[in-house]
Amino acid sequence: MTRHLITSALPYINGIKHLGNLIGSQLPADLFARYQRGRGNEVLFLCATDEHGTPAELAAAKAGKPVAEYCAELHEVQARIAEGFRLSFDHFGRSSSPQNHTLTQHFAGRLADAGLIEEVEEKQVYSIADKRYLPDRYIEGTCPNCGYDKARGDQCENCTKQLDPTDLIDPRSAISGSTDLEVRETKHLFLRQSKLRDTLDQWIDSKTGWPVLTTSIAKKWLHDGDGLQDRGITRDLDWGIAVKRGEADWPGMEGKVFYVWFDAPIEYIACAGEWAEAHNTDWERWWRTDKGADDVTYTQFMGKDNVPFHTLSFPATVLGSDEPWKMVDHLKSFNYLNYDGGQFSTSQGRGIFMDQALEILPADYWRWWLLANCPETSDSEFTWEQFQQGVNKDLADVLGNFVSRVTKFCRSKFSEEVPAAGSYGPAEQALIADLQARLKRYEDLMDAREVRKSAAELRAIWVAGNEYLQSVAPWTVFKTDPDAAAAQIRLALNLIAFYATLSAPFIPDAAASMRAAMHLDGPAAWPSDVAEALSDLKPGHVFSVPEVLFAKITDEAREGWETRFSGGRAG
Ligand code: B3M
Ligand code: ZN
Repeated sequence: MTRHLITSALPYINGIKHLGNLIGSQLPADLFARYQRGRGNEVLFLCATDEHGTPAELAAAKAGKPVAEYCAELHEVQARIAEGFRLSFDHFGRSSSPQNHTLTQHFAGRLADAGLIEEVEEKQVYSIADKRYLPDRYIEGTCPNCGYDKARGDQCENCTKQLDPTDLIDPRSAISGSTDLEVRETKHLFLRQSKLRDTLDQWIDSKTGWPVLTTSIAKKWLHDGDGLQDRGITRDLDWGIAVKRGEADWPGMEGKVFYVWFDAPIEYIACAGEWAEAHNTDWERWWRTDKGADDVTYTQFMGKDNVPFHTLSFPATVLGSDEPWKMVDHLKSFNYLNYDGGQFSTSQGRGIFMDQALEILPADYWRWWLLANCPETSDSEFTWEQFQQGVNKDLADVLGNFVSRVTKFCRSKFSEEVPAAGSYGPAEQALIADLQARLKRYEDLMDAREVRKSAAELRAIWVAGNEYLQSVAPWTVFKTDPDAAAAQIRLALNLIAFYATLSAPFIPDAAASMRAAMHLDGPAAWPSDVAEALSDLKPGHVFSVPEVLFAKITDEAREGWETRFSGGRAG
């Protein structure tokens, strides 16, 4: 038995995520967690809401609520939706937890002790009307380069020139529009990441199995970007983790908080502490290599935009602490899922949001299509037509139809019990041999975290059963040799149980319905010998014909959704 620590990038708190966010981290992480549990391995699967920073404060202000209350509410909303998608977190925590406060302050103290923190006097734009310092991207003005009048303080999106807020002509607050701005001196802590460049370089080089997408981004920032510049890790905000040096106050840093990207990844660790407290158990055996975590395999899942923070900044924090923390072993990153020719966008309400998706169709439909088409080696695209086709073909025609045909045929010609007569012949042996090879391939792909290829192999495993049924044609054989038909149907009924186990990581609800129809309770045992697995349901074992597993998406429904989602999200 192996032990798998699995984390998904932490969804930011300021609203409900869209399907592009879901497939970029939480859903593939869940697939891997369910698969490892299915194999009988020990899993700790963690996720949390990422709750600090200016966007949270602004979202709360817009909602007219105190920020703590807003975050608590949105955390609950996200937790319920995650359940709706059957995301099987062992704990869904909060980066605002007491555990994360303590741990973040602890790391800052360790980094300071190691000489890796510098105090820097900075000039920052303060908005008198908003009563706050403005992060660069919350300052707008006219671009000195191209004259675009909505350039942001960090970059002009029209001509892409990188800017400093002080470059802007007629700067104003993007929050209130106020031009009553002044430049103030303020002191901040910088993490001296540049001192850790060689350490990080060696660490990344030691990771041979990472996807190219991950290492190329990491190396780019390490060598030719300015990614490894020392980085400000504090902010002048109210909401966040107070700047302390361990448990001690930090003179000169009163009223400041840590930068959200400093504390958010630390929540991966703190979240285990929240989980352990809730379950009265030990978390250090998952996170401290001096306390048993050296045999843990740790996999992180995230979108590509989060890779620099996870390959450079967070490892700099952890390595800089010089404590025996478990480091990530596999960093699985994803490209973007686009929506109908453009990008999913939270700010523009473009695309399909997780709550809306669940209003339309059960989770499995989305899980299957998103995973089977995930943006793994390049960006991929959601279109309603392809979604309809994928669901109708794979889920309804191939898998759903198999289950319904087999169970109904058996009920009408034999009974709602696994028939006893006949025995497996050459056609069955051939199928078993084929499935044995496919099972191995499926496992290898799942172990390698190859999401699309795993989905393709699973689909091929479903297809193999359909083709078998089509070629032996028990409905014809039954007329002349009912015993032979009985053996064929016995195999097919066993296939339903086999499919349920293999498919559960992708489509857990349908898998549960299939097992329920086969009157199987308790956790499924992962098959190893296919011949054995396909003789598991013995003659006389009772089953029921299940409800339709997957309803086809009609053209009418598809067109309706296409129209409904074309205009962006209201409100
Ligand atoms: N919250 C994802 C984002 O909002 C960010 C991930 C944090 S992982 C520690 O882009
Ligand atoms: Zn410009």
